[in-house]
Amino acid sequence: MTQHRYLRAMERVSELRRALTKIPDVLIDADDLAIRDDALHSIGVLASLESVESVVVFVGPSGAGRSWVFNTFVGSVISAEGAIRPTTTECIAATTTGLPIDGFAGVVYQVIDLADFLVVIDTPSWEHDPSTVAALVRHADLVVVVVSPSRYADASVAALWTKVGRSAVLVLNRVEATPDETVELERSVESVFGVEPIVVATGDTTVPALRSIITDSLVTDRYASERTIVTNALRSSSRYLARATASAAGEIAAVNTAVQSEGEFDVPGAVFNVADSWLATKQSMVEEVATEIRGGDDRIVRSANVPLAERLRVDNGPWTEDVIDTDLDLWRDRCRGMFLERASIRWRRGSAEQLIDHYSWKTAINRNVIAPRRLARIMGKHLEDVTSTAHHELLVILAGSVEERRRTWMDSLARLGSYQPGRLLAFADEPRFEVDLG
Ligand SMILES: Nc1nc2c(ncn2[C@@H]2O[C@H](COP(=O)(O)OP(=O)(O)OP(=O)(O)O)[C@@H](O)[C@H]2O)c(=O)[nH]1
Ligand SMILES: [Mg+2]
Repeated sequence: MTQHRYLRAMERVSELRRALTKIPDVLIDADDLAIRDDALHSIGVLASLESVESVVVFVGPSGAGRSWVFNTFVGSVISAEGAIRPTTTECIAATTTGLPIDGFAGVVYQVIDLADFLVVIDTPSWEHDPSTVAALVRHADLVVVVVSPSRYADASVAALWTKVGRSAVLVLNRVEATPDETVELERSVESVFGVEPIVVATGDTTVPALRSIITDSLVTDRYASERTIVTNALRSSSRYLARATASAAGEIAAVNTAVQSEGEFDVPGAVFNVADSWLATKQSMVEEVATEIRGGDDRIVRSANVPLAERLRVDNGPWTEDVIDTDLDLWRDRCRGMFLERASIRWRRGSAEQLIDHYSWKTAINRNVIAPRRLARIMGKHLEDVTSTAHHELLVILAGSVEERRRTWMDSLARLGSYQPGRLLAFADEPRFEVDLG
């Protein structure tokens, strides 16, 4: 897997994560939510499989060009190259973070465009520091052995090759021969090591090939089966969830129809009981509205007749009375104010004010409440219009609460309707998805 493919895979993984987290909880049922959460968990597993560190160690005899190959691989000159032997005397690492590495004594350089699962290490030559090289080889996920035409048949190189084992990549570096000689040289190297070398001619600039061959041999099979299992699980749960959310579109339509057909609060003829105390009267109006709202919710759920409706009702939560409670107190004060304003001047005395306190809201709430004759006299010709203005205001407040509830339903539906299951389906059905991740 090249670095480019690796990054693309990570990008797809996080896109899929976004698509999954965008599914509105209320859109699917509890079982499907559990599937969604499992899928998110799998994505976490996949991401961590992708980001398991891979240690690539460059080893070889002095002067074969280890540091040159190392620098070429990481794409920047980090490890000194030179004509003096040995040039490299300490281990040097390159990672995308440049942070210290546990148990690694050498200097760590930051190479930003390195794949973030890579730890790449240049070492002192095998003949100069065999114990350090041997220790690193044990920890390596991939060993790159760099030899040269003048340094491949030595006994010390043979000893190194034995240490390294068969999983190594062999680079025949600094080749300065004619094509025919090169073929012969390649054959000779292959007979010594038993594997085909990657041949790098001095002055060769086909660096990407070297890079991708090394990275490919590194990750081809690591966790391949785990990745396949997780990816397949993800594909099928994505497909399943995409279907579930797509079929919820029908449920959204059903709830929408039910909400639309739920008429307005039937207030024009509303008659409320008037108790002696404002608190008790107010409470009975609030209960009336609460009943109306509960009834409306019930009717919506019943007439939509789909599971989504019930989930939305739960999601909306119970109606809270706080707002209307305050609104009604304010209304009573306004009502009183309107009466006082229109009361004829000569009656504006303490006792008249008390009368207005007691009766203004009562007559405005229930038009059947007969105003005491004294109140009628105080208000004169204004009694009728003040009472009906205040009554009308009250109805607006009450109907408004019910309308508010209807809007809550509409808003939730609008939010759900904007969800696009297409992204998930694309993941599930795109054949490259699996290839990209594996
Ligand atoms: N142009 C070119 N120069 C190379 C190549 N490989 C090595 N060199 C040069 O050859 C010299 C030795 O290479 P190094 O990479 O320092 O060799 P090394 O194996 O790291 O040697 P030590 O660290 O001393 O053990 C340096 O001057 C490199 O720049 C190559 O493939 N092409
Ligand atoms: Mg070196």
